[in-house]
Amino acid sequence: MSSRRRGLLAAAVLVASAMLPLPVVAQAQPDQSTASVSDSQQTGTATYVVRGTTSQSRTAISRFDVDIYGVDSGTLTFAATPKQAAALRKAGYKLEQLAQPLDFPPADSNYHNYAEQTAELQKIAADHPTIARLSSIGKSFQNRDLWLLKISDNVATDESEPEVLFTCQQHAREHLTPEMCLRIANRYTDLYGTDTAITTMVNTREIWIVTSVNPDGSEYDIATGSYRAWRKNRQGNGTDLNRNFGYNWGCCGGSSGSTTSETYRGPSAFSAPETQRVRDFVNSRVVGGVQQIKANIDFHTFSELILWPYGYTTANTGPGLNATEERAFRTLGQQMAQTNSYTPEQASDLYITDGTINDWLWGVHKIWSYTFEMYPRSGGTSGFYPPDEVIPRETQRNDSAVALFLSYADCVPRVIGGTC
Ligand code: NO5
Ligand code: CA
Ligand code: CA
Ligand code: CA
Ligand code: ZN
Repeated sequence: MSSRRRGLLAAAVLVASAMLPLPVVAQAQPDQSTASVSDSQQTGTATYVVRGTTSQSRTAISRFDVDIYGVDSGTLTFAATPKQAAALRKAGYKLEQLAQPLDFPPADSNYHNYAEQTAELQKIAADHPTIARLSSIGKSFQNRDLWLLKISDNVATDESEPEVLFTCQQHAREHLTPEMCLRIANRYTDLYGTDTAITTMVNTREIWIVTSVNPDGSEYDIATGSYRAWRKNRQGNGTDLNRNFGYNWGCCGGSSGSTTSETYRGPSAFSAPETQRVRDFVNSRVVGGVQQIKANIDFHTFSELILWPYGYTTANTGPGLNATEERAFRTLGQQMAQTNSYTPEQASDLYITDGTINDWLWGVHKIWSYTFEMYPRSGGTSGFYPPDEVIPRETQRNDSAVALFLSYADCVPRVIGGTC
């Protein structure tokens, strides 16, 4: 690496640590006073409060293994199964069940919570039965389905068409990203038969969409009625799912071994149920020795970036990533960035990461995998919480990039005149 590039990189890292979402963000303090919380039909849990708790009684309650949301002036809020609630009541605790649903604050009601995402996906599949089919890649740590929508002509048949995977919301607080996945799902179904480009893509690709890889974390983030800036999943102190994938896992100082860190990589690669489900689904798409999924976009917020592998090294190339492949990644990344005015760069130009989905999908499966960091360009914690009014503009902003990406998904090297 030239010293000039080194200097630029150092500058980029400084800027990144000054403005980037990630580890610099202090976790917002939950505020239970206005809690409007509820039943999660999906998990069979309900939300309860116990008033007048002390640290001693909270410890005792937590030993029932309930999911604690927070405490405010002695009032403890938590989710419990009917069995746990019965046991707690038997032990003498006065549980009050909260009636209102877990949800975004009213001003942000256009964001889809988990139940609303589920309903929207079910509606899309019901309205377009010949081109859209809803299934699940399995359950989250807290037993929520990780929904998988397939969009293609003859959707019930596994045809010999290039497969493309869109993943959203690995990080809980990045609520704009499920909206992006839902927009893709809606456009590629509603406009089928009227928009020529969309019709062609649906006819010649098999599109897979996972709207939320981290539903437990995202529900937790909104559970109290005020945002907690939660990033990780809900296993123990939380694992950063995008540090838990098994390619050079934990190799390079791009994640943390400390359970309380925002970038905790977990005790081992694929220790999180959610990354296991993604891994098993992707592995299941190896048919006759050939990986069917050719390309992926993993949506995040924020910073308005398009990133490509590797994240674990500052070198442009590495094992399994040669100069020609790097040029194809870069060229398509730059072309997509021209459509949305994001900044295209190698992932490690931002900061070193290890155990990411991009590195695993490329390093193990040779899937052309990008990260999109959506709106806004910069900011503090509030960058994760743009008002719901921006959803149409900031998801529409990626329509052309997604269309371009899908058009090259059969053979990304075509973008530099290569073949597959
Ligand atoms: C991502 C990307 C660098 C992949 C990450 O701020 S984010 O957490 N969305 N950035 O660190 O995993
Ligand atoms: Ca609003
Ligand atoms: Ca098809
Ligand atoms: Ca297929
Ligand atoms: Zn993220």
